[in-house]
Amino acid sequence: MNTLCCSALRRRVIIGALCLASAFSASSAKKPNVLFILTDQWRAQALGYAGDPNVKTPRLDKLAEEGINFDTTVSVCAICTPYRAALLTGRFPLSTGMYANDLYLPAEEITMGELFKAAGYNTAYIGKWHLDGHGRKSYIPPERRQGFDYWKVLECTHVYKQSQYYDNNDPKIKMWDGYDAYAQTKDAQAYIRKHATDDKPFLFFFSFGGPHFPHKSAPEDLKALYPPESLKLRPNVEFTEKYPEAKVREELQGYYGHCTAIDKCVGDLMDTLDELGIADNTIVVFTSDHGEMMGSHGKVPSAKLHPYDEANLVPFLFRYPPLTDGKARKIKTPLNTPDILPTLLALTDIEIPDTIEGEDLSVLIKEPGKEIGRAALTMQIKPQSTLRIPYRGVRTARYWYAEQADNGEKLLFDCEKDPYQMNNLYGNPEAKALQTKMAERLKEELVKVGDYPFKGAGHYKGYLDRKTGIPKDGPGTERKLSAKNLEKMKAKKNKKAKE
Ligand SMILES: [Ca+2]
Repeated sequence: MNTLCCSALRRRVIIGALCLASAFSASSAKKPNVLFILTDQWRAQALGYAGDPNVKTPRLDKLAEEGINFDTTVSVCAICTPYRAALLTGRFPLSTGMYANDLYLPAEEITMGELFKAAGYNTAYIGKWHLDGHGRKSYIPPERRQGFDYWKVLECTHVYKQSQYYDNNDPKIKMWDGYDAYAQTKDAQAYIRKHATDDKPFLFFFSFGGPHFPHKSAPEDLKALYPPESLKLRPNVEFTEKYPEAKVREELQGYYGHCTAIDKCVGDLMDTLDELGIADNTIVVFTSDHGEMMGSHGKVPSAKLHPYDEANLVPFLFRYPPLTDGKARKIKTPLNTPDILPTLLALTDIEIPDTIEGEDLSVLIKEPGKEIGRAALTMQIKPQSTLRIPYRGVRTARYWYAEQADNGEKLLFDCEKDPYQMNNLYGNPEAKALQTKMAERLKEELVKVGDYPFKGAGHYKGYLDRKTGIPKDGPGTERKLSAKNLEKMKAKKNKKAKE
């Protein structure tokens, strides 16, 4: 039996066993619904409740007032596909092999949708997927949907008006009417209304495309709320020739416009839960896959992939009235991407499979005032461009320590005293003990995931395609890893061989 066969069989046995366990434990009480709201590129700092002086996010501020704000939530790898794979599997990017964009998440991975479905949930997914690796506009058949049944999805687009999607099992591409977040919200509301009284609870995964660039495509009425010249920039913003001040301000205006649009959508969804009387039995999560540099440290608006909080810290709000009691609570303990799934499984009384590498942190939610002195590991393994430097880093509630590959540069920040990370303490004799301690913590976390000593981007040139098993070569091949492009590459090679 080959490895693939073995793992497919193992996966079936595990999901079957979990399904059986859930069936036995199914009591008369309905499990809570889960509304998981994921945004794209919404940095933790850009929210009213987080102290942003410009942005208007009244509904998210209300959500923060009524629930838990995980104040130090880290993106395990600040780029779409690796983050999304880690979120859905509870595993680190090098364990799944999902460390660059546009890769295929193998069917044998055990994922959020499958686990909730096996535990008796209705499952639904709307919006951006970015885990299929078969081309950004390809139809994704049911066997590649990782357990999500209701499905209105496009792999990836950065068009937000009249954007395209596939409607369940119809292979003909459709178009959302108008600004897609608004149309998707109406669709989500209709689904929730339809399934609110089902015997089964629902897991509804809402994956917004914004506030990811292009920023100028935000709704005009919302952009008008943010006159560029009135915006207060972060003190660590540095202008460049390509992005002078006026350009950064214009990008920020659009970014905030998208943020306020999504804030409105979240408000509409919350109103629907209230209107149906299911808000008390619904876990609501609001988060993002990664942040946005927006000119901080001289990195262009649209950049992530850099070793700073603007790229790596994301919002994470949690509301579930039986546990959150309608009172605002802030948790400083770092929450990492692979921790999210096991934490949700624990809160919904679903068995956590041993494939999961993240930690169940539900105790932080259940016990007000509890904190754990842990460190969250974050990484860039093979960044999209050679202009970006691979790194590994650990974020604690107070400090950020990162080691970059290839250039050997190290960063150490006291984020409490230096929230804009402008004073690198690395090499400072007064910070020597802290430096040693943080380097040790990074090593510990890397050893745990089998990534010590970590390698530079060059090591990952000969990446093995998880779907075809065909190794490829050459730098910067991330976008060529999808099956469709691989076929094109092979056809080109064959043609050349014949000539
Ligand atoms: Ca993204």
